[in-house]
Amino acid sequence: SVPAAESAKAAAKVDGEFIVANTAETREWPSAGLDYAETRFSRLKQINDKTVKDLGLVWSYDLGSTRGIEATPLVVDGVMYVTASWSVVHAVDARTGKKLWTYDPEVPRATGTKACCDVVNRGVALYKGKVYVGSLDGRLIAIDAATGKKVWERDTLLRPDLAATITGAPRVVKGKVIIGNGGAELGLRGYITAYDAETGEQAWRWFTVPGDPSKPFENEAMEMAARTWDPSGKYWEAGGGGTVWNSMVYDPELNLLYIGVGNGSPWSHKARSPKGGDNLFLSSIVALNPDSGEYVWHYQETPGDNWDYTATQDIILADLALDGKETRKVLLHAPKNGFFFVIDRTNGQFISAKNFVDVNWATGYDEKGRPIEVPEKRSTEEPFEILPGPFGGHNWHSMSFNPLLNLAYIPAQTVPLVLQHDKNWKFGSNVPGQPMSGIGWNTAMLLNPRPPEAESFGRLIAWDPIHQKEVWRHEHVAPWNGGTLTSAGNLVFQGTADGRLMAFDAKTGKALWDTATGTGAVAAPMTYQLDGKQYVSIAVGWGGVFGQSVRATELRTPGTVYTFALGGKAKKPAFVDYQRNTLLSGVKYQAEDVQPGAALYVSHCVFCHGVPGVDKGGDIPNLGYSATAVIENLDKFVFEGPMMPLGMPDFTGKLAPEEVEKIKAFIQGTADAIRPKS
Ligand code: PQQ
Repeated sequence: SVPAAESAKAAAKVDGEFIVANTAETREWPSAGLDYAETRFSRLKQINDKTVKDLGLVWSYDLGSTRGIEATPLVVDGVMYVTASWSVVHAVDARTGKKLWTYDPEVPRATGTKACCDVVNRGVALYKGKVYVGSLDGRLIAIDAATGKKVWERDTLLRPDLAATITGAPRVVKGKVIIGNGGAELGLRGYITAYDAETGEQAWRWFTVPGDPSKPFENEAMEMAARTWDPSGKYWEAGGGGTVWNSMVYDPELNLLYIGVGNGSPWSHKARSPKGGDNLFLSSIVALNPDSGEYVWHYQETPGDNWDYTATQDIILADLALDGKETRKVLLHAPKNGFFFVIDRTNGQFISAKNFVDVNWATGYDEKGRPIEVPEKRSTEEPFEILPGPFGGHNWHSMSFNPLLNLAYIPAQTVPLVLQHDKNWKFGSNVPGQPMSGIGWNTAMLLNPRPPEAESFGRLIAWDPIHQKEVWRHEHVAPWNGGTLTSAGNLVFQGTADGRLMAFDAKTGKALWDTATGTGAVAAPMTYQLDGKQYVSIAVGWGGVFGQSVRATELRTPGTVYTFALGGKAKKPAFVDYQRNTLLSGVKYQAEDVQPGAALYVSHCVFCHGVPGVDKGGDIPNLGYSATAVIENLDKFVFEGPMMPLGMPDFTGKLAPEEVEKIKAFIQGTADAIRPKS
């Protein structure tokens, strides 16, 4: 096994040269996405399309969590570093699964209210003996890899009253740790900050959208960006958005850092910037100089975002021979908006874009790289159904790229929603029908004023970026499947919403192997080699924004790391069942309260608890299956309630007692409406 000193030695090895050298054989997995290009392509091939049938469990490790697990583990020299919900870091012996240490940043549970999308964390960075994690409450923390003790910590937030969180993994570039944050739904101005990895001293900060134009611009890029916003919308009050909550990728040859910028705050373009405008740098990929944080170029994927179309999905760097001509340095991107982009990463020039799922907001992109929009999907009068919906044609679940086959593997999906611009929106207003506005969301959109018609789906797509076409697909039973891993063994691995780890033939898409994971898997698998043996590992724990309220399995085993190798014979831990409660009955209510209760439910409850009775609960319970006494006493849960230590908001001052009565009516009324009559 690995003593603490080994953990220290392991992490001490990791620097830029190590990350580059590791790409030759990829025995270790030292950084987010495996290599600087974040390909998630492993050269290991002991586990391959012939041998994968003999894959079996070697060890499992209990992450001690019941909320979403989104981290891809890192492994160096036999030590695995992985994070669980509430930003807890675990260092584990990668041969045996024995715990070396854990570090709990003790995130105050009230932070749960500020997290739009579950109390998740996407992993750590390693550099010269330290482990870096961003905590949900906005701290960047450096941990001693040997002892698991904190070395330094920095508050990355501008103001404590803003609803900023960190869910993404930090990246280390040339001795600087770089981190952004989440929270654009709740009213933020996006930025990323670089800190000295050794001392924690701030090196630079770059905002993604302009601030109050009555104050000086921070730099020329902000001056340029401000020309694309209409100040009559006072966009700076709601921050404008543009949080960098997931993707940051570094090209050491070009010395460029590419960041994926998030959606607008509020979502509604009209509310944010009434006279229109592209609203730079929302929904853009921006290249920065990693030494200074200076702007180099940008490409905006969704000008004037109106649909929560973040460009924060993972970016992959690849060198491709396009049109059979000379190799070009490109970046590959499949953001929420449903198009697959190939961009010249030396200068940001648009090369091509093609939709990888059904899209109804644009028919394509012109030669200059502007979308050809469908005007009704920007309606400010009528409700409109949008495809992909704000959950994205692809969300943060990592894509991978196999350079032997020139194929990208996209965890694609659709969850349609109907949106309607709210003419009366004001920043910070709590409007019935406006999603989660009761806890500070600022979308300026009403949600599902009528139900969407399109079907939701989840699908693994093998995409050829050179010819911009699908090569194969595998239909999953539900949306919200995990990130992907591909390998020289002609394999693609993916965890699924219905609780399996699956392996596919990378070339043909044939399903070759699968194993049960005890609950839905959303994080990406990874692989490493030790003492001549190849392992495949995945951290499992159902959750994330969709998984909070919806599920596709009857199992809810707590967060677990599973590690497999050929011939593995270990036993899985006992799986845990969801409680199969019956549909709520017996709560007294007034029929006329159901309708107003529905609007209040949308503005306070829906993204965590789902539609009562219709959804069945994810990592947060569905109230339509509660015990009668719970809903009868809903006020006791809503006001300074017993669930606050689990992250539930306190609605004191946000909901009136008579409004709680209406919400009760909606919950019981909906359960009654869907109950079979005979
Ligand atoms: N996070 C998830 C998740 O972890 O499942 C899904 C999403 C986020 C989204 O779909 C988002 O739009 C999103 N947006 C922001 C933002 O605008 O700041 C942050 C996050 C986040 O930090 O997790 C998500």
